[in-house]
Amino acid sequence: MNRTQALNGAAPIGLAHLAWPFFDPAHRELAQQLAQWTAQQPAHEDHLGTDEQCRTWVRRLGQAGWLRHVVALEPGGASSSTAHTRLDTRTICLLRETLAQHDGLADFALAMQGLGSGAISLYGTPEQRQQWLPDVALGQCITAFALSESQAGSDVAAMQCRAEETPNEVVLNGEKTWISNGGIADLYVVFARSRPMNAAASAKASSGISAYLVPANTPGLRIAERIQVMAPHPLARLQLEDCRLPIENRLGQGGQGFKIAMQTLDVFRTSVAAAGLGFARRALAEGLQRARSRAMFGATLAQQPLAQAKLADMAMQVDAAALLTYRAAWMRDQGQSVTMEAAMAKLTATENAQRVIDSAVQLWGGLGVVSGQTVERLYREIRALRIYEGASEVQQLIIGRELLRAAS
Ligand code: COS
Repeated sequence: MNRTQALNGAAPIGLAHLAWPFFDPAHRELAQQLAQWTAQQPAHEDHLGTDEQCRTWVRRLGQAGWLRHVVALEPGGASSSTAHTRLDTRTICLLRETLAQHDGLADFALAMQGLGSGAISLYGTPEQRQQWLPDVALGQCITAFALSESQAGSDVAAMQCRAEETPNEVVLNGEKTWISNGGIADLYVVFARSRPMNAAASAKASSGISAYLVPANTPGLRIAERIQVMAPHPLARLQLEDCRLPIENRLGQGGQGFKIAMQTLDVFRTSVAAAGLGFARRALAEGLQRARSRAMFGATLAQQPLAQAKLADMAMQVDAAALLTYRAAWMRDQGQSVTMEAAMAKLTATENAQRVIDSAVQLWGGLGVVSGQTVERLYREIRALRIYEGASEVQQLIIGRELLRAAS
């Protein structure tokens, strides 16, 4: 059975959660249109190769108008507080949750357009927004968020990539790694150290970082390595060697890069939770289908208390993840700070999804580990979500700090 057959044979995934009070009528309408559109899209066109599958999804999502929800198109103020009203987190979450149920690469393609351009949506000048965002929304410009380095993944402030600024230009030198869309992106948002670590003993390392718009064809920018991971998607290590850019390519003020990165992550971390939720919902649907159809010891699996208990645990973990995810999204859409709530949502939804998917594999037995089976694919797809955009341990650290800050 291939993936498309598996999809058609799976129990339908309900939209009952849309009745929850976190959503407005516009969200419900969008989610229903999206579910219909998604059901008509092919999934896992492996014959195209990973890069082409991704480009195809970006094009399709752009043409259908879904990408305009992950960029803040309206011109105007560059402050993040005004942008709060324009990037609707609940919409982004519903998009990711639905696409993740269908095809992990569809979710990836949408999410990376959002994460890659998020800093422009939040901090771009009217000119920068006008130059890049319309094409991102149409799927005609692929973007990437270039933050991590080999020694600065969880500890962002430790980054070494250098930015030397003059009044007119900036020169970038260094390496960035684990860059999603690396190799297919048209535009990289690169974070680099514009003030050396030891420039002022009293200054925090995080305050010396700036963000820059680096088009893929900038001389000196090259893809040093393509990285293969267990659920394939475009991923690369970048080398920047004397990359010269006009100073107008800086996003926000010099030294604002760390906060730009954190605020971008605050939006998209909640959406990683939503993607985890989508994978978990799909696994629960697969588990239910299997339990109802598999005969064992003279009855179906569904009639056996052990299988019922497993399904009950899976459903509780899905709903717990959904509640924390929608809460974080709703709070952000009200203009509230969600640093802690987004971390709670990401941590819970991705860890729970791993457990739910593992249970689904168990219900499928030997078939569950056969290459290409839906649950086998989900098992590989979920793992990276517990690491990227802040590993589970980083989320724990953020939650602990926020609790202590609130208590002091
Ligand atoms: N929004 C706005 N400002 C924020 C912020 C947020 N979410 N988080 C931190 N800041 C601010 C702080 O208020 C502080 O400001 P002041 O210097 O004015 O006081 C500044 O940024 C530095 O914050 P902090 O001292 O907490 O920085 P740390 O270096 O200790 O940060 C963590 C630690 C773990 C929070 C950070 O490095 C992090 O999020 N790491 C994970 C990164 C990640 O997700 N990597 C994956 C790559 S993307 S695939």
